[in-house]
Amino acid sequence: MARIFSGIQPSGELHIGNYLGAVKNWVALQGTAESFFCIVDYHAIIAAYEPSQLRQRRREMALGLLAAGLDPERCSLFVQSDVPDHTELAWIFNTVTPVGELERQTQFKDKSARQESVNAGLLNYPILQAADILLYRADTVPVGEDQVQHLELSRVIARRWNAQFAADADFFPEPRPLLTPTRRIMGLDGSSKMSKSTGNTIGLLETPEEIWAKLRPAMTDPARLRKTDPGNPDVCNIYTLHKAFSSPDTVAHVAQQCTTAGWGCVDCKKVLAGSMETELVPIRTRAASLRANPALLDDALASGAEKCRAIAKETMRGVRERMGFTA
Ligand code: AQP
Repeated sequence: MARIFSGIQPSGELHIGNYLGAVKNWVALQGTAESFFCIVDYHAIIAAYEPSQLRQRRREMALGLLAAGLDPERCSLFVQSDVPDHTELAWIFNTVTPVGELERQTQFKDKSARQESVNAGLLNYPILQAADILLYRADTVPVGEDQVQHLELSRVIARRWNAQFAADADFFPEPRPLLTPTRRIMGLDGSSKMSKSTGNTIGLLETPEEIWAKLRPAMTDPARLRKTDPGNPDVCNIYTLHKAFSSPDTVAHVAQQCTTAGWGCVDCKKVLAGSMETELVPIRTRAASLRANPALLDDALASGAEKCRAIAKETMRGVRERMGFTA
């Protein structure tokens, strides 16, 4: 049976980029194959952090994912550090991965260029990611576009390890990314990827007032200076969000109003805020009921981790055996 795996860092609030690029797909796919969704807290400690904040963010992330529609009856939702085998397999994969391949990763190049001192965790991040996926021998990984290059490295690692240690050459499958139509959502500045660490996000659980306070000043078509200028929807981040949240009729109307200067950008954003509400209200409602019943969260994470530990143990038994660690 096919296996699906994907992860998310508890490095800040779950935002609409995560939702549209990955989590919406997780919800749609759960139950179509054995599905594993992981809150990757070992990844999140690569940047400086407060331990008490990590605890709280991990919980908030689990709550957001369940509110978004993950169903513990149809998938395993768990916290990475509850399954220690992730780091053991990552160590093993370190030994089959040339440093040059890690240094070529775009995300490493971007992030390391912004830091004075780069820790080894940042360089090795894609190795831990390969271990996350391959520990469950998953073949399908629903992610946003920013993760495609890392996934390619996971495929190389699987291939290399299989060639070196597995007579049954497909012990680890080569995992493939699965993208949504909204594979890359830009931040409110319109110029960089929406990302927790950049703080240019709209949180999935924010109130309508908080969302409007962010949408109102958000970047649109940079060449549209006055309300009377016609705009170009194809370069406007708000139009991209319309395509994600509004009905096809509304999207067509938005494009027509924009290109004829019928609407100003604020008019267009008000319609977007309305479309977002339609999708976000049920998510907020589920989040409120989970807050009122925290045992549901604890139970989901505990049963997810238990199932994953059993699978991970089995994979590691096969790995150790093939690598000469057993008698
Ligand atoms: N802007 C985005 N558009 C589409 N998909 C996105 N994803 C993240 N941002 C976007 C996808 O969400 C999943 C979880 O990724 P993550 O935890 O790395 O998300 P992040 O918000 O990007 O996190 P950070 O902590 O801020 O990391 P950096 O700074 O590395 O971006 C993934 O499937 C991702 O593709």
